Order: sequence, then C-alpha cells, then structure tokens
Amino acid sequence: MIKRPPGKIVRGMPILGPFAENWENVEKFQARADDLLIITYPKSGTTWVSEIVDLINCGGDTEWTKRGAIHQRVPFLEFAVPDMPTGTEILNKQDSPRVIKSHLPIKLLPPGFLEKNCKIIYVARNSKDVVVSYYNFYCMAIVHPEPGTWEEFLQTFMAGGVAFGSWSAHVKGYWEMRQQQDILYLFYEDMLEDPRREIRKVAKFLGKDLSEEVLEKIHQRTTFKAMKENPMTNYTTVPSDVMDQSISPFMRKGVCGDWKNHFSVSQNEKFDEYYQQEMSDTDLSFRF
Ligand code: PPS
Repeated sequence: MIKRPPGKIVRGMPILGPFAENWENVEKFQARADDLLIITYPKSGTTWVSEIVDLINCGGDTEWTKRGAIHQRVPFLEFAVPDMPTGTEILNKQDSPRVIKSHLPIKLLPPGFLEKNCKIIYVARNSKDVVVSYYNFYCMAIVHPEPGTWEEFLQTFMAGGVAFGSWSAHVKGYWEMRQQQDILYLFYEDMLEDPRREIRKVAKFLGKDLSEEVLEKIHQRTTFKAMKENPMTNYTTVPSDVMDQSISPFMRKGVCGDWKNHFSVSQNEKFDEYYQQEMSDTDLSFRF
C-alpha cells in the first residue's frame, strides 16, 4: 500500500483517500432489517463495544471469539485499501444477522439502515481524549494522511478537517435521532465508570438475558488490560507496515483525561472556545 495517501472529500466529508475509491459501493450498500450497527466517531470505543457485543451474542463463549480478529468478526463498512477485500465485499457475502462497524455520520449512512430501523449502538467519547487518541492513531496507521505536528492536528480537528469530519456534527447527529430510531447511545466515560452496568444495557438492547456469571466473564474479558493482551482485539494481527504499534499501540491508554498530558494551557483555552461554539445548541454533554 502507498504510504500516507492524500485524503479526499466525499459529499463534503474528509475521508481517507483509499476509502473514497469504494464510495459508490458504500452508498448503494443494502441494509438488512436484522443488521446491528456499531457506530462511533473514530477512537471513541468502537473496538471495546464490538468485543462486548460479540461476547453477548455468543453467551460469553471466549473460544468462539477466537474465530477471528475483531475487525473480521465485526467488519468495517467503509473500509477499503488496495489488495484487501473491502468492507462492503465482506459484508455482502456475510450471513445474517450481521454486526457492522461504521464511522459514518448519520447524514452519510446508507439510507436502508434508517428505513429498515436497524438497531444502532452509538458510542460517544469526550472530544479532548478523542483528538489525542486520533493523533496517535494517525501517527501509527499509514493509511492516514500526514498528521503534521500535534498543534497542526488539533487545528485541523477543530476545523472538521480530519477523516470523518466534524466531531460535534457526528455526536449531535445521532443524539438528535436517538428517539426516532432504535439507537442505544453510550458514553465511553460511563463504560469506564461502571462497565458491568453498561454491558447490561447493551444486552438489554439486544434482547438478551445475561446471568451474573456470564456478565462477569464478559466484563473480565473486556477490561483494557485483557483486550490489550488479546491478539484478537489489539490489532497486532495487522502487519506492522500498516499499523506500526511501536509508534503508538492501538490499545494505548484506555483512560479518561489523558488529554491533560497533551494540551498546553493555550490549546485548552482555544479548544474550550471551539467546544462552546459547537455544543451551545444541544443538551448533549460530556465528562472530561
Ligand atoms: S477505532 O480505530 O476508531 O476503531 O478505535 P476505537 O476502538 O473506537 O477507539 C480506540 C480507543 O479505545 C480504547 N479502548 C479501550 N479503553 C478502555 N477499555 C477498553 N477495553 C478499551 N478498548 C479500547 C483504546 O485504548 C483507544 O483509546 P486511547 O485513548 O488511544 O487509549
């Protein structure tokens, strides 16, 4: 794969260059009524919730989750890089019911998902931790354009110029639709605070009963430490020339508030201003 292909704009949204090449197939993707979508702005807890969902679906059978890495068990709809099957190709061939990962903002989601009222689990994370995690991810995963310096990346993020565009439009878009559609809206910070409570919420949304024993098993299996050590969830099965985990591990810190180690005082002031502007028209709020 070409290193750091330039990004593109699709329907007004910045996107990774190779992903743009497959856009027609994303737009005409046929949803099925029993599809379950796991949607997030990047770096908000997608992998964590995907593992929880897969474990709930198989009643906590940890052997069954070894059938593939998390990106194979929960394919990424808009994924497309040269010489690899695209997300749409994989999903079109997959039997129902499918569990699908996507970072698409609600306006760009293939319309069939909303028309068929597919279940959606949306995970949101506070924007300061998101941008720090995203910067580290841009540095280690060469499918992204050059991230520039941390200061430059932060500016680009606030301007909505990183892949998948504006964070605030993303989190607000699904928040506003959560009553009309079958959306479970979760927060990364809540999952850190009380993982068992949030796992129960997910199970209830999926219509599954969890015994205390299975709940505990799923919890133990999805701690940050367990997922960091598990090759099926830590992305170490992806070649190091695609994701260089010596630059930054995929399972990096898994905490709330790491932004304090990265933002300067003046960056924080500017970011608070940006946040005020973007979030003054919503009752959606975050813990930092
Ligand atoms: S991606 O590339 O958009 O799909 O990434 P995503 O999975 O959404 O987000 C990656 C961040 O989630 C953290 N993570 C976890 N935190 C706590 N507990 C568990 N189990 C867990 N699993 C993943 C991961 O470490 C990334 O956050 P940072 O802040 O970079 O550590």
